[in-house]
Amino acid sequence: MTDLAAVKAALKTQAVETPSWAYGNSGTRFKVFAQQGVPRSPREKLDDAAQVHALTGVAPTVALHIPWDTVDDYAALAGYAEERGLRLGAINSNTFQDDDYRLGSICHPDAAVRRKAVGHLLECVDIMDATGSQDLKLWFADGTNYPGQDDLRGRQDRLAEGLAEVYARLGEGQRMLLEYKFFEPAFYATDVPDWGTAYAHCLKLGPKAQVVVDTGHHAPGTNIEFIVATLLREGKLGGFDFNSRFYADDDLMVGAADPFQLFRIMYEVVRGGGFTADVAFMLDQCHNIEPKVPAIIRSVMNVQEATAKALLVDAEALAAAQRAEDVLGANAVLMDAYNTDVRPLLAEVREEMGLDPDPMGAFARSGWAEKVVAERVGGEQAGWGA
Ligand code: AOS
Ligand code: ZN
Ligand code: ZN
Repeated sequence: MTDLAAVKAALKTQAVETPSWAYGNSGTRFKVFAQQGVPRSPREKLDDAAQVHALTGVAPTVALHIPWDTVDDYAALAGYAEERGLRLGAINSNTFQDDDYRLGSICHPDAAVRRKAVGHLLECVDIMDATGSQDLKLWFADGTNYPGQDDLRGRQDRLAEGLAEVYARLGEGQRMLLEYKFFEPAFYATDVPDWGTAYAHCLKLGPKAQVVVDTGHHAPGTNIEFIVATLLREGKLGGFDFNSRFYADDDLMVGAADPFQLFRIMYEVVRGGGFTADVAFMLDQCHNIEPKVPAIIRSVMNVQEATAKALLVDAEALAAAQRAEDVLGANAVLMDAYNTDVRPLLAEVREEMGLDPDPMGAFARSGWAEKVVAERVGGEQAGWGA
């Protein structure tokens, strides 16, 4: 039997980090459809994020991206966030939008370019010191387009060297989260293409280095929950970049394409003690055609629904069926939890937290969207799809 009070308590403490770039205009390489009322500054992005947190109660931190969120005074930005009930979360680096990075950044064949990339990453750690952020999130666009273009092993050596320098700069309580992606923008070989490569580097670096699983960064059919289970077992799961993919790295709303996969992932998180380990549940999404704040609220709710179902799995019944070698019975225990309509349970949880049981409706009624359309003229582009 599942302990409902414990399920509710876990749901109340879950924290989903929203990304600053999801609040701004973004698009594909074909077109950015600008929306009215989008934030024009990092502060306005925080204003929107505060709405998401106020309505869901579980989105207290916001990830920043440097340089998209460059400000003069990061401590002041952290103060601004705090006044709105928020904290600044992971600092995301950018070593992919400068002309110097044509052949890579930290893996580039030229030492001067590598220096520049490492310099940027060190600057990101300075920013973490000022904001109180715990995590440096690294995604590298590095790779090669043609066999023979560069030495695959040499690039790994350069990567290890650069990461080690940044790792040595991390302070007490700070982590380095290394993200992998199997393709794009490089097409022949990506320097951190999979969890194994990320894990191998993190293992050598030490306990402050952990792997980020971006759910969109896998080939179709990949068993992502297996990767999650393995990384958790090894104490190397730093967090998630949640999103949905239909074809490639679409960055659509988490749980939109495959809610069952999200449930399986959350089940492995629950099973592996991921709620007590320091796993960061971050969104990495871009809302190109849909209104942004409601899309982010819906995404947070999708994570909550998958989590609630995962928490509802009857662990004893599952273990008993597994011990009894009851293949169908064990599968049924999992499917029973997945097929439970958890929306009434989550509505109750929200009411107990003093929130509106219907965050989407509450946002629509709040008048926030109309207010910002009237106030904000000339919204900012998030950085993607430029
Ligand atoms: C790129 O494909 C990635 O998913 C990254 O996480 C990226 O760095 C992020 O979207 C923006 O900081
Ligand atoms: Zn990502
Ligand atoms: Zn991505």
